[in-house]
Amino acid sequence: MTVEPTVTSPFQLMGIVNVTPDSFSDGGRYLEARSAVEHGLGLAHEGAAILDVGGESTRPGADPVPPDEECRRVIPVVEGLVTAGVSASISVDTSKALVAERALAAGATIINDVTALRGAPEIAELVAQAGAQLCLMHMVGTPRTMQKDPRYEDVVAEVKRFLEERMTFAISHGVPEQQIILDPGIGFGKTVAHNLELIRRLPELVALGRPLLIGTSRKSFLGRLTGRDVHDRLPSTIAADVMAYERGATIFRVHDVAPLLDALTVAAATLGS
Ligand code: HH2
Repeated sequence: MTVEPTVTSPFQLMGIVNVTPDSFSDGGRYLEARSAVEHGLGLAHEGAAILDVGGESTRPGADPVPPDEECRRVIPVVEGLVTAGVSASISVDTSKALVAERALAAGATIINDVTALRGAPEIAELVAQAGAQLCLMHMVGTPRTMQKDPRYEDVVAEVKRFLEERMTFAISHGVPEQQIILDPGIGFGKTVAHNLELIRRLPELVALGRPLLIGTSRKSFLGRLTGRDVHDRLPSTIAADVMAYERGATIFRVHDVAPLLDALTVAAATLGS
């Protein structure tokens, strides 16, 4: 038997752990902390390098969740994963300072802020103090309003300018540049054509010099393209993520870790990375 040399992976999978009643594809499935922890451990076992725990849906039109309720959903899951000795890093998907502060204290090492510090600029200092990583994502408006006729002159140029500006803001508030991850925000205030153009022209965002995270998993633009219901979008998610990988994304936020690991492993081997 030939044993392949161990190489560090050129990509990372971020498994989604939604502790919400209303997420667009898995809302209500893991509302109990225990089932969310088990789900997270399962995703880590499948190969997720990061687990992204979220207590507030960002689907178009979603209602905001008060900070205390978001903490009540998220913090026991972070604690449960830490207690279980999970192998993956823990990210928390939040735009609220209270949630970020408690999550970092409980052992999270990444804050995934879909408002890119516009919701709570204090998150920058919290992340800096904790020596954590920060994901800054592009979104137009808020989840309530973002899909109301989004328009851009040049979507890629505008997303790039926004991410550059938010990165400068984060750095000026103490976050070291090497701790920053950038995300074009697929589906956040974008039409199908905008999402496709962002994936096609991803190399322009690679030029910002930071790892790019991409979240296409089961999203509605895939449904619009294929006519498939949310639970039948794994093949289209794979296609979108493989295309994004080929164009420079390295972190993939996904519901289905094992199939994406296989697909991206083959993509990486083919590209010779
Ligand atoms: N997408 C969702 C939530 N958080 N964070 C980043 N950085 N990038 C994304 O593309 C992204 C994200 C939406 O997906 P999901 O968590 O499945 O649904 P919901 O927001 O309804 O919980």
